[in-house]
Amino acid sequence: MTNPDLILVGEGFSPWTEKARWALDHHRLRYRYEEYTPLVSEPWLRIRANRPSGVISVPFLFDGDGLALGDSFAITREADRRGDEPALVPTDLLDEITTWNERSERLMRAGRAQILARTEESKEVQIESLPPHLPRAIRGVLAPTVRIATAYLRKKYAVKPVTDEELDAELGPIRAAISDDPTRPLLGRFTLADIAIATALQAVRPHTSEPPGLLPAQREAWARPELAARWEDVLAWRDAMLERRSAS
Ligand SMILES: N[C@@H](CCC(=O)N[C@@H](CS)C(=O)NCC(=O)O)C(=O)O
Repeated sequence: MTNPDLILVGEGFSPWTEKARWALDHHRLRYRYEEYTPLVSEPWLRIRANRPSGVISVPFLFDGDGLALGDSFAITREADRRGDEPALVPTDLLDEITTWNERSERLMRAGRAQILARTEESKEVQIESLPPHLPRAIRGVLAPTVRIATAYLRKKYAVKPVTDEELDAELGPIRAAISDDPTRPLLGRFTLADIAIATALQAVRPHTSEPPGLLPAQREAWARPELAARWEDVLAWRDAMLERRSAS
């Protein structure tokens, strides 16, 4: 059953948001998407989620009936409950999917460390981080304020830099899982493991067009060209997963 009252709040550049969108799209659930701006959007999110204190992050899924889920794994399980397509977290694969999801979290967190550092260095990325409905000239003037948000996010997520070599260790198991067939789902059938890893590979090199909310300077800021050169087969697998997504 589709529910037109579903609302997904997220960040267009974020792999966590992309993961939740993919899960909802897999089950062909209808939802309205709302863009979130760190700090600025937080008070309204807290009111809607009835979470006055504690850490709160996006993606967040709401329905008109009191459902408020603030985690991409939980959103996927809700999509499984509401949708009719094959489950993304089948119970027989729960442990394996959890392990792949944890690996995807480490990759995404490495990406966050890099994008925060690059945002602090680049005025163009700062401009892209501001709400797009503001005129570009205004965003240019406001660009330095983005550092308030990056400092806040650094503290909130205890961000620390991750080296290419540390990421090599995360990428090896992906190569091992797909080696004999570059279009093979990681666990033999398509699950959240594939969605989580395919979206997290944005931290190695973003796909040319996904996620659509990732703007040009941000796209460049995520990329790690030297690392990517060592993992072209893994990135080709990611591209095949995304093609499968757009074809379905
Ligand atoms: N475990 C969460 C993590 C989500 C997460 O880290 N979200 C970050 C990146 S999109 C966020 O909300 N950043 C903005 C903020 O904290 O204000 C999930 O899987 O949904």
